[in-house]
Amino acid sequence: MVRICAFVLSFVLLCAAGFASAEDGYRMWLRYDPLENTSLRNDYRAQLRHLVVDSESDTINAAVNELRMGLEGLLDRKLSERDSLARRGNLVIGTPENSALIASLDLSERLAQVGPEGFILEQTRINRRPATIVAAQTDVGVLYGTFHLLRLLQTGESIEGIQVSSAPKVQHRMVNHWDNLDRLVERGYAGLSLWDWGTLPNYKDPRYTDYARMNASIGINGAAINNVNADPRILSDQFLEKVAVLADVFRPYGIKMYLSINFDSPRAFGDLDTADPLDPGVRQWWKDRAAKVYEYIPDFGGFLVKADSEGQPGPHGYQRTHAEGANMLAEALEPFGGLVVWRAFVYDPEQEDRFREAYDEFMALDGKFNDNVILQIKNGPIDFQPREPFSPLFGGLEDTNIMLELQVTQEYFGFSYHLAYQGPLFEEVLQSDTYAKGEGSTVGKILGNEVFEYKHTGMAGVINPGTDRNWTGHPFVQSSWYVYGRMAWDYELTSEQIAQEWMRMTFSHDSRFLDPVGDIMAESREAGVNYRNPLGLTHLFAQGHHYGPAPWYAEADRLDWTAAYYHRASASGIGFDRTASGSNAVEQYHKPVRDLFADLDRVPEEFMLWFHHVDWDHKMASGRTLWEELVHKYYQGVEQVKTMQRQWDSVEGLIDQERFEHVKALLEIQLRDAIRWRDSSVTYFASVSGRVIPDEYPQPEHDLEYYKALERTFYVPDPWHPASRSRALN
Ligand code: GCW
Repeated sequence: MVRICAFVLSFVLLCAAGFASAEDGYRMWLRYDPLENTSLRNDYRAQLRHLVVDSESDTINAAVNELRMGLEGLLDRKLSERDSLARRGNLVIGTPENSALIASLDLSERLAQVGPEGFILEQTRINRRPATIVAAQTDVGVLYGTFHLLRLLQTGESIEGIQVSSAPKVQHRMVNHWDNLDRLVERGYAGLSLWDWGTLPNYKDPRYTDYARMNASIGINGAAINNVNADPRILSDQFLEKVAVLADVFRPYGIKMYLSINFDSPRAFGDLDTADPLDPGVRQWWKDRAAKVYEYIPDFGGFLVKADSEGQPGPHGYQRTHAEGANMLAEALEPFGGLVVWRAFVYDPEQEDRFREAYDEFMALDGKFNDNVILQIKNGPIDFQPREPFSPLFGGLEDTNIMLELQVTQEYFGFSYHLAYQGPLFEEVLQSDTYAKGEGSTVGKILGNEVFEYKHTGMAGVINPGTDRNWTGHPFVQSSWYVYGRMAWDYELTSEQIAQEWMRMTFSHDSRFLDPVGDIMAESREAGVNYRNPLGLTHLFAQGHHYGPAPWYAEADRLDWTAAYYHRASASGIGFDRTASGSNAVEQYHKPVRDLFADLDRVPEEFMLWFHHVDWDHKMASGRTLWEELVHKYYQGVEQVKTMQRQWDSVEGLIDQERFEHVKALLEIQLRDAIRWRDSSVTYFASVSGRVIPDEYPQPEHDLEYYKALERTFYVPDPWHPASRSRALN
């Protein structure tokens, strides 16, 4: 009996151990499993034998914890921790201010060059003893350097003789969450909101710390944790008390707390009957509330504001401008050093071309915003579509602080069901040349403050982590979060380079994995464009959920929420004329971008239908007609997904079976949907153009009515998914 019990017990223990080590994606890119390359591991072991820390703070402690986890995991050995140098194998971290060892190196000039958040990571000697040092002006800089060192180990780079100086090129590197207070996440697709308002402020879920670690590891320094479609209650004492606890968790990781606010708050709180930004009572109300926020969170970052957009209240309700609205809030935050991040995502159904609106509205206000206001501008003029030309506000606004807003969550990219690494999209935007001050005035350089002289610039990424065990739903959405942070730190890094880092940290160093999966990542964005909206088509999505196709959608209260508004397909041609003969939105770009986009013979084909209404028989570079090219692209998109599947299948056995199976199953869903997108689109456009799908392609299995019906019956992939229940306007 005793023996049987012992057997059962050991079986149970074994199972438990098995479960504990099952790869569920929770650790994201900070997995610290023992390095397989033993010679590399031995090199690292010799160089990083002793962690020498002669100072202490919450942030330094966070760095020490990370090194303990990271080095012990990767090097599979207990770390020796001490406060003075050993003969060799020292790793010394600190700032000159709080570490005597670092101070003895006299790095002040070089540290001044990397600024408050930068760091130096190098091998040197202290008191003639060899040491790898992570030095910075501030503790947070030390933390960033620590993560950099761990990344080198995780990716298998040599640190022998290393000399790295690194500083973020962009000042404010924020993540934005669209989390509602009821914990549904607008466009989230990864479970419920991470913020468990019911147990806060009492319980600090360890996930909050892991979340902060992930962000700090890629250099994120601000988080706006609630939806821009903001619930006024976030500013109530009851919520502020909870938010303050999250801010305490984030603080050691260098992440400032921001909140999305509702412009109508003074009324919503029942205190006033107006929210007019020029009303003295309203101004005082915001000053008092801001002071209250700072009582709870002394280093609060500021307010993020969506105003006069998609039904959100704003200054227009009182015949005031965006600048008047933003400046009122800016004045309230200014005494505390807070910022107003004011979104430029505005459009109005009365306008002829949605493309033009943000530019027309905000250029008129350039120079009218206070110094502590930043305009947050989506990468393209419409709305996070699979491909958009860059927003002409980049390069346009010279006297207004700006911030680029990117979307990591895949609202228009197949939710958390499709694999779509966003690196290539982000890179395309950052490398776009605005020609604002001649050649080389790229969006990246503008954000890096190399073109104009802004007081503040930044980047924001709308991320989607939720209660899903792997945070993001699709394991590869993690890669887009990762690449966002890395590019916010350094917009000159390439998406390919970052994909390599991420794969090595998240999956494997094996080239049999890295090569095919690197290809998948490189292709996945273009594949998504091809099977949804090639050649510059845009917004063919079913309304509301933005998942499936509905290019036929033509009637709605707001025409700018229909697909037909965007594609303008007719028997003669397709595309939106934004040249001088149309809305003339091209005029918003500087020359020569304007001329390039305006010229049908020169416009890059991937942007063609963004700017031109083109005859179906127009000859494309390939020699095909526009119609044939369009069909070709749709079929190519599906073929790309099939290739992605084959490439993924080839890595079976090279990584854990859990994540392998998960991605494999998701790719099946992606193929099903890609085919549906293709067939819906080509069938619809064939009906409008009166053209037929060339024989060389397999014909769609069904007629148009069938695909239209799918929009209603197969409304969202999973009607119980929180995303389908969250508020969705258009
Ligand atoms: O694309 C739209 C989304 C909305 C979102 C809005 C915005 C948060 O469909 O869900 O609202 O953009 O960015 O404000």
